[in-house]
Amino acid sequence: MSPRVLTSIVAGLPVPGADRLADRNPSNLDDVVCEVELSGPDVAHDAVRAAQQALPRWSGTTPWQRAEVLDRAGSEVLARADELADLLAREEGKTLIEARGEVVRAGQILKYYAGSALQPHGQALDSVRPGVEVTVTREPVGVVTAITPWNFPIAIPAWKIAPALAYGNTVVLKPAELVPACAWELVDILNRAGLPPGALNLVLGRGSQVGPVLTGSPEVDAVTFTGSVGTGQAVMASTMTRGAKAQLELGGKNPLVVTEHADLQVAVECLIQGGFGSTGQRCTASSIAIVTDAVHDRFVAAVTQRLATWRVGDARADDTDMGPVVDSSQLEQDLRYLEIARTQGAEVVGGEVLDRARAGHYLSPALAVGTTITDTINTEEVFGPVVSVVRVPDYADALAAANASTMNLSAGICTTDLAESSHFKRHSSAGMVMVNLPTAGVDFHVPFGGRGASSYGPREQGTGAIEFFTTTKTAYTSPGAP
Ligand code: TXE
Repeated sequence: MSPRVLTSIVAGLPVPGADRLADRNPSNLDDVVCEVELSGPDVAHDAVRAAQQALPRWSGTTPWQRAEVLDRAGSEVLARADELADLLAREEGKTLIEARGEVVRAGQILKYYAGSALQPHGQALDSVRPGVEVTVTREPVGVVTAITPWNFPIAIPAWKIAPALAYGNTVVLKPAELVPACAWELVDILNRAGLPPGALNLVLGRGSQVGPVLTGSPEVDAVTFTGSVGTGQAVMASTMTRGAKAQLELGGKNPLVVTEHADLQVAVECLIQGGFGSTGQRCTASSIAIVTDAVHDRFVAAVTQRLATWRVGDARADDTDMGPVVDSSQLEQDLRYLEIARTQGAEVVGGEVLDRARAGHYLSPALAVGTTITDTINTEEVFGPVVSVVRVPDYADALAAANASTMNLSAGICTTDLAESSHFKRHSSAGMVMVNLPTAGVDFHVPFGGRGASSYGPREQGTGAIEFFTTTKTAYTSPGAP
């Protein structure tokens, strides 16, 4: 059977494209998930215009109407969780369990923002001037471009689109080239759930071609972006020069501190799940284990032993613990960082390219032992199943090493000492802190984001998203006559 062909969607209609791109399954490179007709800058322009034209109608809907659309879409995502999870695992390479978790998360996010649309968001208060009343109301920002990466093909689009629509904005979604099918399904579900044409548009195209239009067009009021530092800087330049709003999530270099007060089994699981879950391709991945001297050797031995039983294989096979790396260039990046680590003195356990029944991008989990916090592998985001270990004398040095990260998204500590965990929560320089939990794995109803080079602009998700997707208006009213 020939693969299905997906196109961009502008004002509710499919838009054929000139070039075709095959979307391949990283677990089986012979398996083409779909073919994509790629759009160019002209279609990106049309999508922006469609969003602009739909804005008066969508921003004029009642919160209840917006809530109903999001709730219906959330119900469909949840009802189709198994089917969408299979698509996600096939397209991106997460295991089925991980993929299902992500799909359910997308459904929950849609429902959360359905509820949020109905919450009171304004304020009415007395003025400092006698007799005058003040109201602070929230209004949509306008046309929002959402640019998303490949590592969470349905959850990241959902957590950008859902709040944008909930608060009355219209949207152009540009997903990563590697994962068009999940994005297409989400847009299709939302459109069928009752969005007016143009409220949500999908542009399937190369970032280098459509990106400048989607971030630089004067009609685009805000850009929410998740991806690499380099592209994020281009988005920043393109929005800042014309005063558009920008929200950037640019990844993380996330430490997991393990002290001699840790429950060793808990610490090992935190590192395994946080470092190698989703093939390590998460901005919140626990990519550096900072371990105090007293427990270092025991911890490394326990992690190594646990990894020896870690099964790498087809993302959709029942006995797979870890799926493949997403594509060949990411695999090359992982191997390059491991080589640099070796050159800088690390001993690397694992990190071998694996052959499986079908050709795919398989890499065994890698532990780089004997690194120092300033080594390249500890200062740059690898974005693969690669964890490095740093040995430190004690907790104070562990905290200092953890705070040396310039991409402070998430930081964790494994300890049973209350004083240590309280101190770490208070003094960590990360945007999110985990105690006896992996650095990855967050809730959808609270703010998400990092500090330093990790994030720019207001937080995403939960109660934080309203700051980016609305703008406040302060109105003063005097009764006029006494
Ligand atoms: O990212 P890009 P890629 C990191 C990770 C990974 C590397 C490259 O290290 O190996 O980035 O991944 C769109 N204007 N992260 O190539 O290029 C692009 O089409 C506007 C970490 O996927 O940043 C895609 O939709 N948009 C990160 C999106 O930007 C442009 C998650 C992200 O792609 C554009 C992903 C342009 N000029 C990658 N050029 C994390 N930590 O969460 C490209 N795009």
